[in-house]
Amino acid sequence: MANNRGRSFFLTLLFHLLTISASFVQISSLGFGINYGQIANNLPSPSRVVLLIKSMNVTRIKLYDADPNVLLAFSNSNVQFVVGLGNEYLANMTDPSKAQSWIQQHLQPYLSQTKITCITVGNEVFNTNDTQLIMNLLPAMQSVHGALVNLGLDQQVTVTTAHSFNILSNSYPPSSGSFRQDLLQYIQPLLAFHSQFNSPFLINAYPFFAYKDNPSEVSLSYVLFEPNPGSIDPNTNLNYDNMLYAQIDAVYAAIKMLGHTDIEVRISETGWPSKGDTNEIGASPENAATYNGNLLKRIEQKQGTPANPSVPIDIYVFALFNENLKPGPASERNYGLYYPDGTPVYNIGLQGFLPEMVIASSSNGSAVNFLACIITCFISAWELLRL
Ligand SMILES: *[C@@H]1O[C@H](CO)[C@@H](O)[C@H](O)[C@H]1NC(C)=O
Ligand SMILES: *[C@@H]1O[C@H](CO)[C@@H](O)[C@H](O)[C@H]1NC(C)=O
Ligand SMILES: *[C@@H]1O[C@H](CO)[C@@H](O)[C@H](O)[C@H]1NC(C)=O
Ligand SMILES: CC(=O)N[C@H]1CO[C@H](CO)[C@@H](O)[C@@H]1O
Repeated sequence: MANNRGRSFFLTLLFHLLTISASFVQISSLGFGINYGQIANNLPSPSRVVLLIKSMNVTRIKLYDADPNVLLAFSNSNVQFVVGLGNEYLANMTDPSKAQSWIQQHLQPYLSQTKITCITVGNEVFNTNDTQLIMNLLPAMQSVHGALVNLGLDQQVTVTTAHSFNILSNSYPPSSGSFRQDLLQYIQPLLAFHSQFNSPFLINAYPFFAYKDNPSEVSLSYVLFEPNPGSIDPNTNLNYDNMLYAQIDAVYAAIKMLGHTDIEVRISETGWPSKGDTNEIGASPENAATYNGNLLKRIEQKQGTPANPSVPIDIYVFALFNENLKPGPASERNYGLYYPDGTPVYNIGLQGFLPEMVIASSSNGSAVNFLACIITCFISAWELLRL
């Protein structure tokens, strides 16, 4: 008898725990997007990722490809997608007929069910030092856009590319931001494209890199959006209390220097690693939680930058999952908000406890097995305590 009462007490407790956690995930109405990178061999299936994304209440995802499994899994969801054409496609995409057949094969079949709003043609192309690739960038963007026009899709899908922040040669003070001299010949006509077709200029910005490279000079609270005196731009008298906003305004300034005030700058990637190699100062779960947590609060407040206060920052956080097969330093594999099993790497108020994902990640995706296992654990613990 006593034993049965114990069991039912714990079943009730377990039920409440699951209910409480499920209600936590409802708190947020979040305007941020997230990068869903898949350089890993241990990620949950896209249909399980749908549950995670829905419980996070995230409605914008950026992919690095146009993975049909993901686009299908998100059919009839309210999630909007940015899809990517990798650098390896750029040479082919300069050919208008190949661009058109890529769109017909990889985009058009999904468009009636899945919202795809943007294609990034190439990623950080100017960082590759590959002259042929760099020369192909704009022609590839033009023929992808031309194909969208032919197919009547250019009003719903925009064309852009994502840049590394180090296409800037100067970023401080923000009002003096300027592009690298050797890139001007490519960037000037690219800006004309953005201006003509009203497509955003995307930048991948990581204040983490600046801190890691110079931890004794760069203030941690400034890069982490923590309270700090900030830094005044002597040309504008604007006060910057965080590095990301200074970086965004530096890009605006660089674009303005080339004659454009009509192009919106958006952040296609930003984030902070929860782990790194010993020389990657600052990579820690605490700093990552502070960076991303503070960033999400500012996004929720719809803040703009000091130079563009009325334009809310538009950001894709990097990244949804830790990606175990990314090359490079340890930090590269530790930018995720979530482990591949769906548990949060740290808590930033998104309330990562996602029963569906935990269940989904059990060996055979068997909810029953997993619940049985939890219940057994609770009962065992109870019985141990009773001894
Ligand atoms: C999700 O976000 C939307 C607005 O972005 C909000 O209206 C809705 O209440 C949120 N839902 C939950 C479950 O948090
Ligand atoms: C580029 O086009 C050629 C010829 O159609 C094809 O064989 C090749 O696979 C394409 N490259 C990519 C990366 O799709
Ligand atoms: C590109 O060139 C710059 C300067 O010459 C160098 O610092 C950088 O490492 C190079 N990048 C790659 C990807 O080779
Ligand atoms: C029903 C089901 O998915 N069963 C799978 C459980 O896992 C084993 C080994 O991974 C598979 O062989 C079964 O097909």
